Amino acid sequence: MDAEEARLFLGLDFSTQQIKAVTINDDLKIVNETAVKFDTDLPEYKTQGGVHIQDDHVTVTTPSIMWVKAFDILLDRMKEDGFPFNRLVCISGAGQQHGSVYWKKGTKEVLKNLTEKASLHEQLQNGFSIPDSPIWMDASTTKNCRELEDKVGGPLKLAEITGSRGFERYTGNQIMKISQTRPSEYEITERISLVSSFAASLLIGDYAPIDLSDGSGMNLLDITTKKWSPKCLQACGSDLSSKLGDMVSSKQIIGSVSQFLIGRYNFNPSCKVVAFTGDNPASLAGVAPKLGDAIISLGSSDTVFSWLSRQTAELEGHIFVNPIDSDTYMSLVCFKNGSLTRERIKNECAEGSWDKFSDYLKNTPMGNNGNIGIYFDVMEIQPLAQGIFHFNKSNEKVSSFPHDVEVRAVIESQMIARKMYMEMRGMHVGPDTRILATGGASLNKAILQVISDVFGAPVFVSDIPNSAALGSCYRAKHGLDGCEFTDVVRSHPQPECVAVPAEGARQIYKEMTVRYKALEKTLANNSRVDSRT
Ligand code: XUL
Repeated sequence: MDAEEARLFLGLDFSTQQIKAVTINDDLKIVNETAVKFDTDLPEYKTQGGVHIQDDHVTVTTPSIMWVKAFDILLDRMKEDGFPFNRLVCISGAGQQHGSVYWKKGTKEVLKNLTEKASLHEQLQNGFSIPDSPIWMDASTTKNCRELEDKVGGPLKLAEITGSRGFERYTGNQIMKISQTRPSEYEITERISLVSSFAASLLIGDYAPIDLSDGSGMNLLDITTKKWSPKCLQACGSDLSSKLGDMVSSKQIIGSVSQFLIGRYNFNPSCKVVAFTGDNPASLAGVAPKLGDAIISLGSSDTVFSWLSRQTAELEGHIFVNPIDSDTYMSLVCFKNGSLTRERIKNECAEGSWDKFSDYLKNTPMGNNGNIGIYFDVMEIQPLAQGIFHFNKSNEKVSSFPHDVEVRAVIESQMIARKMYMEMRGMHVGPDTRILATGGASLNKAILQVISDVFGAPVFVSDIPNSAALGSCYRAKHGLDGCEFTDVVRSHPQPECVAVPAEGARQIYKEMTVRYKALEKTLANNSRVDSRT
């Protein structure tokens, strides 16, 4: 087949701050990358970091229609660049996890009858019963979490059924809040999608099913039977099973591209769509992991995850059905204060320069002379606590640190927390564990060195920071070709080892972790997480 005809696979990532599109060919070579950034490309929605934080500081939403308009812009941009839509044979995608989209009664018909003469956002303008989608940063549903846990027999029981105790951002709790506080809008809701299945709906011109892996982030799916849990559904809203629709395995082909895409952008009528999933499950596919690898994804949120052969119920962290093989699982712990916090410290302490930030990291000692900082700019997930705290080597609170100490403190404390909670979730890190780093900050060698020192293990990166979009390309190929995933990723670039632990690191961070854990506990004193431990 000559290059003009070769098959192409598209992977989309509807993340918090942007939509990213990556296209690969059969050799897994990236042939196109296009992005639309919400804050700058759609300033009319006045989002910051892609979101609106409401006055109560815990309610966080994004206008659903903004995502639709961003998708219009993305496709228009690719068309203007002469992108060969007709060579795409399969598409899959990812969405920020847990966020929910509420389609108004009658919108299914609108989706099925889209006209190529108008844009998607013009036609879907009135398509949402709740115009602002609650997203993963939302922490306003503590009361709903407790109610759900109580109704199913306690937090551990909920974790046993759904893979997680009640978490504020989890979709079931968000749905319960809406069904209780906005009953008339809930009533006129025809379908509730996750961000991932909402995005897939725009491609197939119909409501797309939720996949098992992203569906595991809702506190609604029984991850053992792989069916909605009747008890959880009942607790969260009336008639919920029909509003959610059926679920599918993450590698299932859910349809072909819509007539709208064929007519307006010249997509190939035989181009298939594989179920979209969450950004973290898609990233798992994008790093082409081996069993036992620990993956650390450094983005708007930081997440640590790994591929598990079986599940266990814990109060910290989460278990999802594995997006590559739905007979296995993936574990994950998510931290809300990730790159935005690192960026704030870079701006305040390193004159806005990553080079200067890196120099500070290189020129300060491991262990930071005993200084520990804790940086929860927004309400953290574990512990449920907020604020900025500085402690000297005697564990006394101090008001601030010199700039270079502050830079090291933010990276050290973030990475100590990542490792500590990863171990609490049952993920093992030994000196031979491969730590695969991905996401924006994985480009910074000085940060990677701290990760290696804190984890006491070698850190690897491949030069692809968009693992969720790339993983979606791999998942598209996997779903279409029906082969083993290991065959799909055979020519995935081998990750390069970029950092190994420095001598003495293990002991320094072992001691520092004990102190960090005790200090963190004092902050969370009034939170329920702490009261249980
Ligand atoms: C994972 C989580 C975040 C979002 C970010 O549980 O809440 O990582 O998926 O997009």
